[in-house]
Amino acid sequence: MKTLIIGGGKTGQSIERFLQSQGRDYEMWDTRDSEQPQRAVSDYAQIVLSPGVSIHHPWVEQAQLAGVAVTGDIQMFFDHVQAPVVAVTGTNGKSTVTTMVAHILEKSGFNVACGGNLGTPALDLLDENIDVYVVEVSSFQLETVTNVRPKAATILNLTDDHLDRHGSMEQYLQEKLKLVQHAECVVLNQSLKSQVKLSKDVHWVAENGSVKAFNEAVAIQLCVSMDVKASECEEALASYQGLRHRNEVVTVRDEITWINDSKGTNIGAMMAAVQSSPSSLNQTIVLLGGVSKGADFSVSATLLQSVQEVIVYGQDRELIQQQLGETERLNSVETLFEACEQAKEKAQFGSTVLFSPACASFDQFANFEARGEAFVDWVKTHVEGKRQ
Ligand code: UMA
Repeated sequence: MKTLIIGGGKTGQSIERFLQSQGRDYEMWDTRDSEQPQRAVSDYAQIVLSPGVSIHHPWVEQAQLAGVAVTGDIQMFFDHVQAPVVAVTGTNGKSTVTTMVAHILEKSGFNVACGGNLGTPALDLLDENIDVYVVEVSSFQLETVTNVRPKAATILNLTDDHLDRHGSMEQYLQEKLKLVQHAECVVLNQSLKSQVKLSKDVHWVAENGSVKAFNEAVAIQLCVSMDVKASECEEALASYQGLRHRNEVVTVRDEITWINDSKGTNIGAMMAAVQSSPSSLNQTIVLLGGVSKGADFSVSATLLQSVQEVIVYGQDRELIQQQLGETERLNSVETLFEACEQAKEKAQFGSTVLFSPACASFDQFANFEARGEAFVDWVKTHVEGKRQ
């Protein structure tokens, strides 16, 4: 019997390559591109979902009722992986901690493969020469996970995101917990202590200082589980280069700092970026907007009332504005570029212009990278004057 892959994007194609390598018979169905399969659901041996496809898709629910196994690339990856896996999930900081861990382990002499939600799909990482895998795992990917056993795993934090997909914070947490339940070493944010009850030892890490210090502490704990000394981890972190589109300083001109945090796609990420602004809050101008994914911005209203200016743009700008409450400091424009122009007018000596959208990008851009590049290009042209 055939396997049906649903979704023909990056993950779907990696599943296809994997099934081909195993000599397995499959079909691929992109629900947005083609008609539904001619066969009855019960004619398939297994359905493999891409992360963008919800487990509550009517066709998938029908398959489950018919007793057809439903899985995803992360479960398949864990079913076939031969070396230890360090796995990272959470609402924010996943990519940073994943790449920090990979960097430390590489510096310690391991042959490391790093990917997952971060970029290279997990199944494409499989290689018999790898000593350790470091994977970022999203809550979408966890929906189809049933039993995974990482060597070490973390949930970095949990704030409002993707609730349009998961329905409630409780369900969102349940998805995330699947990653740590059977991990040999579990590292969790201390703020989750009241919500998470696990019948095993947990390394609780408190988030007292900067986000960077917290991320480093978690990365070190995860690497210690791979028998790397904490002192060696600290040494390796000294040469860790941050990620693109994540609190990336684009330029400092006339004492005004322009920061690209396009990877900040939810409110928690934006609030963390605002709190780490190099300027005081009343000299920080925040640009945000796009597709708000059902999030409630009122949780950030108090913080945003203390900044110099908030400029909201994009599809959900009116909704966001309502949730933040009307204030003089809140402006609304249609596009990111208009927001940049306003920020340039309002910025003064010592200001920081922080682009941390707290939203998905697809109303105006293909993805967060394209959105970040557009911001960087605008700053290079209109602030640095390099491309005029
Ligand atoms: N599709 C359907 N039916 C649907 C939805 C989508 O057929 O109901 C099709 C689309 O037409 C498209 C394909 O599925 O052809 C896209 O698949 P996908 O949305 O699962 O995305 P991939 O290209 O496979 O990329 C996924 C992750 N995307 C999502 O989870 C939405 C990428 O994370 C990840 O890098 C990649 O796998 C490799 O592992 C991106 C992301 O935004 C960066 N992740 C979210 C986040 O970080 O917040 C979870």
